[in-house]
Amino acid sequence: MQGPSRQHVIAFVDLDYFFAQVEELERPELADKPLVVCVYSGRTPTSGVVSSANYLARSYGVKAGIPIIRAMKLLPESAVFLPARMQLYQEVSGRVMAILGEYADSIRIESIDEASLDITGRVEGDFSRAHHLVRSMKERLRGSLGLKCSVGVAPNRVVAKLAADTSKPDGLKIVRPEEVDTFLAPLEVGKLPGVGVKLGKMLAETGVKTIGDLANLPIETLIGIAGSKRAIYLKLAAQGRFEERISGRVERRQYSRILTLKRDTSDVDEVMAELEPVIGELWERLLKSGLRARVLGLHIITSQLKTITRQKAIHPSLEDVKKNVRELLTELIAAEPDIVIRRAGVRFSSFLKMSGQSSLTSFTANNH
Ligand code: TTP
Ligand code: MG
Repeated sequence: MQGPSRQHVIAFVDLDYFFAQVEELERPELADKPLVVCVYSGRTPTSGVVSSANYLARSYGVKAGIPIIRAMKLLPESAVFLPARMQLYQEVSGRVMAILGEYADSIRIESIDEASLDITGRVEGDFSRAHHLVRSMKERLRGSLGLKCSVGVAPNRVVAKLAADTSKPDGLKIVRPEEVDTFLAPLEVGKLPGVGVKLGKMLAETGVKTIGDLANLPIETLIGIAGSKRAIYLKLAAQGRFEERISGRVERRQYSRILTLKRDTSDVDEVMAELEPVIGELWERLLKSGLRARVLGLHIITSQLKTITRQKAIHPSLEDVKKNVRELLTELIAAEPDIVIRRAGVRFSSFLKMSGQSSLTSFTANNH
């Protein structure tokens, strides 16, 4: 393999059966049953599609995208069907990404449960150190959030993603630069990102079954099938040489504002009425800088000048920020009924400079 001047180390993280895993965590008694998370269309009580299934349910042939009614036929009585709770998964995703960001020089959020991490600097280009780093990252996700994931580490994102896919579930696969060719060659061509069902069929007709076959296909033939732009990507990707920059920087700055209320109060609505415009302004500033905050801080000073702070991982939408501020305030007042608030403020921290998918909302909008 002809490598770039400096060897990159990229980790691709994909959470295992994400939505179903979150549901298992919420209700541990379900963990030994086939569990299916569904998006109900509402037309009839059983119409809609499967969104995620745990591994037990998968062993009966259930997978994302199949009709719920079909999953019901495949599974035994003991199976549990739950409606998708997007808000919850997004919140958990926010926490996951915040943790992953701590381990990376830069991070690209690929979807609600996947991220690419450039860890080159962190491990000084050393794949053995990468192994250690990723092991502790996996342990951290397991320890802090209870979540299992699969991680692939390789010299570029495409190979790292394939490594993660082949290591599922709860896996960790390292593909060192000198192993790239032998790792890729036997894999089914349809596994390569960018090869869909249609292209897969066309390739099969020319005798291309594996990624290795694709790597050896003359570029002219490939251009004839896929067009020149796609052909170049496919050829490089199949050879394990498609390089991308993972450019989302992890920012350390904070953005905060605190204000003195017009009058001391214990009323959530009253606080929110003054705080909301400030939050809106601050959020706008963040967006203009291309930043996305992963952690929200609420800062309260009481009439007795006691300071109370609360932190929460957030899904990065203004609506969600406001909702979380309100929730934090409500919880705080419920916990301390005598509280009288004099000053209130918010602080955003733990930023991602965004590249790739602009928001998690766009993922869910496209996928549901
Ligand atoms: P995936 O990572 O593709 O699936 P998964 O996490 O459930 O399982 P795996 O262990 O193979 O990674 O997708 C992440 C989440 O996105 C998934 O939990 C649910 C949602 N999703 C859908 O809602 N519909 C779909 O068709 C797919 C593929 C995913
Ligand atoms: Mg997943």
